[in-house]
Amino acid sequence: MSKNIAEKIIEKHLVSGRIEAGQEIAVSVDQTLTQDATGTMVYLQFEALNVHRLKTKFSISYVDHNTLQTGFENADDHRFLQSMAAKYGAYFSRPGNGICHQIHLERFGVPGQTLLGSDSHTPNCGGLGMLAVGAGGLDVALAMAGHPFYMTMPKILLIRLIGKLRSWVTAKDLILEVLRQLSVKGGVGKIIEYGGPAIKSLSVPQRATITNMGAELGATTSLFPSDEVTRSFLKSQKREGCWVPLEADPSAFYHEELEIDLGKLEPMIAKPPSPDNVCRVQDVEGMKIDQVAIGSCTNSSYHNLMKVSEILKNRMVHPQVSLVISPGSRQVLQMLSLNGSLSGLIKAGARILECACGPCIGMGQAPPTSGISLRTFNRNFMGRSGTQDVQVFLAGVETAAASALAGVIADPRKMGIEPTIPIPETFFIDDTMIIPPSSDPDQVEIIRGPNIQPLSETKSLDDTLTGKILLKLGDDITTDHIIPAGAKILPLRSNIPAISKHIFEAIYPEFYRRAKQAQGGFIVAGINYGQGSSREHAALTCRYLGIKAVLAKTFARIHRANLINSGILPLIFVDDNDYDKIMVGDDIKIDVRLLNGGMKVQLINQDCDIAISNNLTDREMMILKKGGALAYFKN
Ligand code: MIC
Ligand code: SF4
Repeated sequence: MSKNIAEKIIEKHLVSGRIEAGQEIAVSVDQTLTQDATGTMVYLQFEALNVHRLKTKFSISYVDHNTLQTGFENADDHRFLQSMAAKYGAYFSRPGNGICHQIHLERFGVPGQTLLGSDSHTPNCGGLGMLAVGAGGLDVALAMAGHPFYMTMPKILLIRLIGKLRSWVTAKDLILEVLRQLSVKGGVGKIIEYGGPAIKSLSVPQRATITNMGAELGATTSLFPSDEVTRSFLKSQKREGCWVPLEADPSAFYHEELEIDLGKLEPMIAKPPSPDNVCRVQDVEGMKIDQVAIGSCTNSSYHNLMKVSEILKNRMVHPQVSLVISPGSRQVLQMLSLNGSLSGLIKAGARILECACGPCIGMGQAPPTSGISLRTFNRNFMGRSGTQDVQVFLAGVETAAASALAGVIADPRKMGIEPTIPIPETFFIDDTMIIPPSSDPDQVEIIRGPNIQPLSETKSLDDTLTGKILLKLGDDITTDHIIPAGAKILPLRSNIPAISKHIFEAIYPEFYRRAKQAQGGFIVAGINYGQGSSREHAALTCRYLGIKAVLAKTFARIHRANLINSGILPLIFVDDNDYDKIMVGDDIKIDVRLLNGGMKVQLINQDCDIAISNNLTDREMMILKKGGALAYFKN
C-alpha cells in the first residue's frame, strides 16, 4: 500500500494502536531533547520514576532559554541540569552554545527517526525528515525512561509547493502565508507534509523555518522528505553517514491538500497579537519602529545572518532603532566571526547578543513603552517581549534588516539586487561545548540549589468534584497568557509554589488570590485553549492551586496532555452554546464516575445541567484517576 512520509516513520516506530486518524497510537522515541526552562522539571520527574539510566538512543539537555543570570536561580538550574545529564546518560549543551532546535538540526537530527522535545518548536527537525514532536515535560521524562509516546494519530495534510521563490521572498514568507490561510487552529490534529516540485529549491535551514512555525499552526508536527538536499546538508555538517532517503510513495493518500505557488508569494508580515494576523509587508510599509530583533529558532541560521550582514554592509542602523542579533548557535557565530561578517554587523551598529533564545522569550531586550518591535521570531503574543503595551510584528530577516536601516517597516524588494549567499561546502564543526555523559555515573553528585523545589504530592481524583467557576476565558488563550515568560518569571520554573503567584498575571492578576481563597475550582475557556508553548507549568500551577477541571470548546494538543498528566480533567462542551450559560462564580458539581458515559456538569446555583464530553481514552482515564502521570507510572 502507498504511504506518505509520516505513515512510513510511524509504522517503523509503532508500539501499539492502528495508524488511522483519530486512533490513539504509541510510538517509540529514538531521541529526546530538553531545554533549561522546561528541563529542570523533566529531570525531577525522570528522577522520581526511579530509572537509573536513560533508555533512548540519544538524549540531550540544552541550556538556551534562561541564560540571563540576574540572580542565582538560572545559574543554579544550569548546574543541576549538568549534573543530572552526567549522571543519567544525557549529553549537555552548555549555555552559550546556542538554541536547542538550531543545534539539533546542525548536529543531531536524523532523517526517519523520532524526536520528542520538551519545547513546542521541536518540529524544527522536520526540515531534515525527522518525526519531531513537541510535548510536555513529563511525556519527555517518560520517553527518557523508555516509555513510548502516546498521541492521537493525526490527519495528514499535504502542502504541495510549486513555482520558484522570487527575489527577496523567503521560506518565512511562505510559512506566514500558510498561517494567513489556515490560522493558528489550521494545523490542529494534523501532521503537515511538504511535497511538490518546488521543495528541491529549499535548503534544509529554509525547510526548518517552515516546519518550526508549524507549531504556530497548532500542528502535531511538520515534515519534509529526506532527499539530496538533506544529504548535502548532512555532508556539510560531516554527518552524511546518518542520511537515509525518505519520500512519500507516488500515490500516497492525504486527508487534505493545499497547493502554494512560490512564484506568487511576496514579503509577508504578522501583525500583533497573533502569528496568523498576516498581511503583505507593503500593507504596513512606512510604520515607524523602535526595535528590530533578529534571531530565534526560526531565523538564526548561518544563511540568515549572512544575508543580514550583506544587507547592512557599509550602512548604519537608523538612529531611532535598536537592532539586536542573537545567532542561533556557536557554529553560526564562529563562522560569521571567521569570515569577517561579524565585524560588518558590529560596524553597522548591531548589538550582538549571545547564542540563545534571548528576546524571543523576553529574556532581556524588552522594547520601550508603547513601542513597535519587528522580530524574525515565531510568536508575538501579548506581553511575551517583556513590555505589556508593545506591538510586535513578525517577518523574515530581509524585511527586518531593510527596516532596521530605514527606521520604518520597509519592503526589502526596494533594496535593489538581492545578495546571494553561497551554501558552504563544510560548516565549522566544534562540539566542545557539548559534554558527554559521565563514564562513572555513580560518582556524580546531583547539585541542587535552593531554587530547585521538590515535586508536589499528587492526590487521586475524587468521585465527585465540586467548586466554583473561578475564571471564564475566550478563544485562543495561549500558555503565555496562563504562565507568562520573561526575565522575571522564567527563573522560577523549578519552583512551582513561587511561579504560581504569576498565573494569568497579565490578563487576570486577581486569579491567584481568588483560587487560593476558594482552595481550587474550575476554569472555563473557548476554542484552542492552551495553544502555543509546551510549558507544563501552565498545568502544574493550576494543579498546585487546586484546579480540578477545565471546561473548554476545544484544547490545544500539548496543553491537553499536560492537564491530564497533572491530574486535571480537560472537558469539552457538547454544545458550544452552553459556554454562554456558565458564569464566573457559578457553583458546579461533576460526577466523575460518569466520565465514560454521557457526562453532565450540574450548575447547582442555576439548577440546570450542561452536557460535557471528555474524549478521554482508557489510558488517559486511568492516569487521571491516579491523580496524574507521575503517580500512575511510579506505581
Ligand atoms: C516558547 O517559545 O514559548 C518556549 C519558551 O520555547 C516554550 C517552552 C517553555 O515555555 O519553556 C515552547 O515553545 O514550548
Ligand atoms: Fe527559544 Fe523562542 Fe525558539 Fe522558544 S521560540 S525555543 S523561546 S527561540
